[in-house]
Amino acid sequence: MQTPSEDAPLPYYEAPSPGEGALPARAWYADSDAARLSLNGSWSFRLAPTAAGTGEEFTREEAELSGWGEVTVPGHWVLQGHGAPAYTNVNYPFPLDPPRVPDENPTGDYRRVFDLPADWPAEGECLLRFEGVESCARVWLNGVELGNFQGSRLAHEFAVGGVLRREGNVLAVRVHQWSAGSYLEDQDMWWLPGIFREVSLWHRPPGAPADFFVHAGYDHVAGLGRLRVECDVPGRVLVPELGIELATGQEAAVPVEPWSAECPRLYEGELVTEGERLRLRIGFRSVGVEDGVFKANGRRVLFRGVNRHEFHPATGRAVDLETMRRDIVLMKQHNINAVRTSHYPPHPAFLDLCDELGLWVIDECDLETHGFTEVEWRRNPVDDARWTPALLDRAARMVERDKNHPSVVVWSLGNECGAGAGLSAMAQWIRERDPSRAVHYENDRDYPDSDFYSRMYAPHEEVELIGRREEEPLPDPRLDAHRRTLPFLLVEYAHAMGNGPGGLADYQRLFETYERCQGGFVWEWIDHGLPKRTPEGRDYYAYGGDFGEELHDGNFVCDGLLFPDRTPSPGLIEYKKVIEPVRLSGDPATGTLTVTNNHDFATTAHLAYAWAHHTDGALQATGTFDVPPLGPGESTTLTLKELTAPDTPGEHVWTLRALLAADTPWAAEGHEIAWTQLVATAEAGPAPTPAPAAPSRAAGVVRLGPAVFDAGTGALTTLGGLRLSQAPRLDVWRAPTDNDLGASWQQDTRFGVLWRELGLHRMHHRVDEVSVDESGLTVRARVAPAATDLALRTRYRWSATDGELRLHVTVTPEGDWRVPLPRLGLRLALPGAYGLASWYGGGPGEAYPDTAAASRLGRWELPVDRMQTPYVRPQENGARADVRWAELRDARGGGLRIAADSAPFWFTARRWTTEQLDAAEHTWELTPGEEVWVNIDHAQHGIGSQSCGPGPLPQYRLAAAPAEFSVVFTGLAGA
Ligand code: IPT
Repeated sequence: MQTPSEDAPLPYYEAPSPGEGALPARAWYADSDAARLSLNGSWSFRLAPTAAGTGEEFTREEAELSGWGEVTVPGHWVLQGHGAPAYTNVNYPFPLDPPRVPDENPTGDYRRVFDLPADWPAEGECLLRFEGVESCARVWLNGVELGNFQGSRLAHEFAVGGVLRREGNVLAVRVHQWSAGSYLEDQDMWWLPGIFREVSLWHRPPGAPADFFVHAGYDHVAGLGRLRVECDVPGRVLVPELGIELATGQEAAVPVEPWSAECPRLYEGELVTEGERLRLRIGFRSVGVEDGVFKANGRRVLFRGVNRHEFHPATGRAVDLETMRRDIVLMKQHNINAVRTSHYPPHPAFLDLCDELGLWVIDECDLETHGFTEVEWRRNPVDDARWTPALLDRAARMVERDKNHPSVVVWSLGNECGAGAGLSAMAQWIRERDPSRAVHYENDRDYPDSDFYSRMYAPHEEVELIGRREEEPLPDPRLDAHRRTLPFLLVEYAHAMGNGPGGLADYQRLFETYERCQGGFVWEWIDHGLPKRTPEGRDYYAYGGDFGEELHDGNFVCDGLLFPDRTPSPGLIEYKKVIEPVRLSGDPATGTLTVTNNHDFATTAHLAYAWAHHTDGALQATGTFDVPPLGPGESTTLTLKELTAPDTPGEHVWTLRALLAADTPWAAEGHEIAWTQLVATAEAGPAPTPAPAAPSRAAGVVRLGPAVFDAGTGALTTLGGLRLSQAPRLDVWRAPTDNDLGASWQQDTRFGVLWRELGLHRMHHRVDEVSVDESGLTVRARVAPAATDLALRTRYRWSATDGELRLHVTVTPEGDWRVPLPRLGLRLALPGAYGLASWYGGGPGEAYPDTAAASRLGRWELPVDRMQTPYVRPQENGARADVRWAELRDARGGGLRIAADSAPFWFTARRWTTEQLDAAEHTWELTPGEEVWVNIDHAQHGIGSQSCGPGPLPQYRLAAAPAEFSVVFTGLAGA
């Protein structure tokens, strides 16, 4: 038996080469007077299971298309009823044998017939342009083969003037899901083949530029912008607003306002050549690393960033312009100033919007070979010279396409490829072609090719060491010395999977303390959940494994700050607060307020300020106040006469807010940028303590004030007129979050797994004593999981005065507890009619110990149904922090009030049990039951980021330790 020779020629789709026939890459631009024709729309389509099965007959004009269907271009065939999507993170879904791909290679044939518009010019060349095809395409026009290409998220063009006709053009494209290029595209996302970005025809008039390069630097010392436009044909550059009229190739230096993400000043210009007049949008800025710090226009930049994949739940990576704009508007509204285009160049129009609205961009090449880590990086394409031309082609297609965007300040070589000479070749090419930007690469710990010391998911401790410049040295002193010169970036951190990420504020403190720590990019922007419907007609978002994949990584694809439908998750609200670019702080005792401008470039002239004073949650007064405009980095302290605590008893809260003073392109006047709350409590004089009610016994019950207990078990059954569905008792379980469960490779202790192993989800409650004395009722219990000798000794002490029922709980752990508790508090249930919640405490959204920055003190009201956070994979959610009191009422206003008696509590209410929440894998599996389940927690374990990063910091762990707390229950009479 003979094995085919290694040297046998491979079909084009298995060749580790960039392809054949496409033109060199060039800059993309939106507007010009040259004609363009969109070929988007409905195309004829058929799908074959292999690359070779169907012949090439379809490329001929007269081909019979019987049995063909239709698909929309741009789009993915697997989201249009042909085949299915598949999700893997690190693993390749096919055997590793680069550059060979499996025989099962879904192949889509596309065909579209088109005429040229009547006014299409006769002179000149025409280019057929593909903005993105996954993963390999072969192209024919009017039966003539134009070539083939790989590089899914990169543009490819063919010169077609010679074969194009006025009418009846037949464009045929064969697209293979798998190609050699797939080995370079192992990004953590759905595998979504197809022509997923525009196809268009560009007229190139005689004398039009093939390409042009806008160099627009800013000299921050002189305040001058320097403009020079390189172009392959002679032309003039016009910027009327600056009085610039300049020949291409020449430089002008004029006073300008610089471009930054905070002040995205663009100047309208034109490049005028003999054959074409095209629009330039020029932003003057200079970036680079100086003295170990990444600077723009001479100032340190702090990245408040996110990693953005292109995603829309209906159309996958085919994202329309409105959605792109919506993403950026949402980012700007949430104080985000930077985006890493993980892990491929985005649709080019996205970068236009970043220029216009203002975001720093790390533009990342379409490159990841992560799955080779499964074989100790053997045959990694980035370390195999046969692949270098393909790598260089990818680098060039990114840089050439995107080089004219002021927003792009860093080129990233790719994601998670290990180390290799191919990466160095890319970096070298990029540096030569565009020395004006920094280069980034994270995955080679020696950083030979990177201008940043870049890490993913590094714990706070490590970030702090790096910030202090005290990091562990590299073995090679030369490489170590190099790394010590680099600014530090968390190119991914704070894994936003499910509930979380926790610990954001603690990271931000480090970024704001250490000059070297230049911020980070949260992983990631949006959950990639795909809509599905159950046979019963219930809609939900699906994730890995829901499409019958052979290999998959479950809901690891749902780890964004937005839910799939783009509603912000609590993580985004938290991030907005943590990264606010203006800090307010103050002291009601002295009536002083300090405002600090943490913008890197902007003054605070665009802000207005408002205050509000509440007492015990009730509004007392509101107003505005002035703060003199502050330059970046400046701070001022002023006295605010309204900020003085009145003598009236109660909890006085001042909410101070910085708001947009005028409309911007991304938010309206009044949009909140930053806020703080200051609290002063004035104690009421000692009130007469009413005498405690005495309990009484009668037929199997104990009566105490407004309450009735079961005399045998000590369980509270009735309060006022309200019959409880489940008496309050100790509760420690929560449906583990993705961050509780952690990832399989995690070094940190994965408590979500240990909790279940220990049996904390099935605690036994044994009542040891029910005793009644003259002032109340005492119940002693031992709460413990089976098969261990660990326990929580619990004492419930009930007493009553007037209409109030007080419960004091004392918890004493027994045994050697080595894990923290998920939560510590009480669980009870009420009949489902009591579905309207109101509370005075943190809100409006959920919060946990290390995700509570955005929780604000106030009176809130929500139906229980709306207190739920619909994580794509159901898990613990919805707790409200710092609650002073909470009420659950029915439609007539009757119900239950629970007030904090010692410290505030965490309040959670839902229409299913924790056990049901824990069992559900998808949102459709949760159906409201007959009860409202309420958790009143003395404490909660932190959230952390362990689904990919570190667990909660030690101060957010809930140790099993002696604890006591008390609450007061009151029955509420309805109308
Ligand atoms: C890291 C990847 O770069 C990113 O694409 C994504 O997979 C993220 O983590 C997790 O969602 S890789 C990780 C194994 C450290």
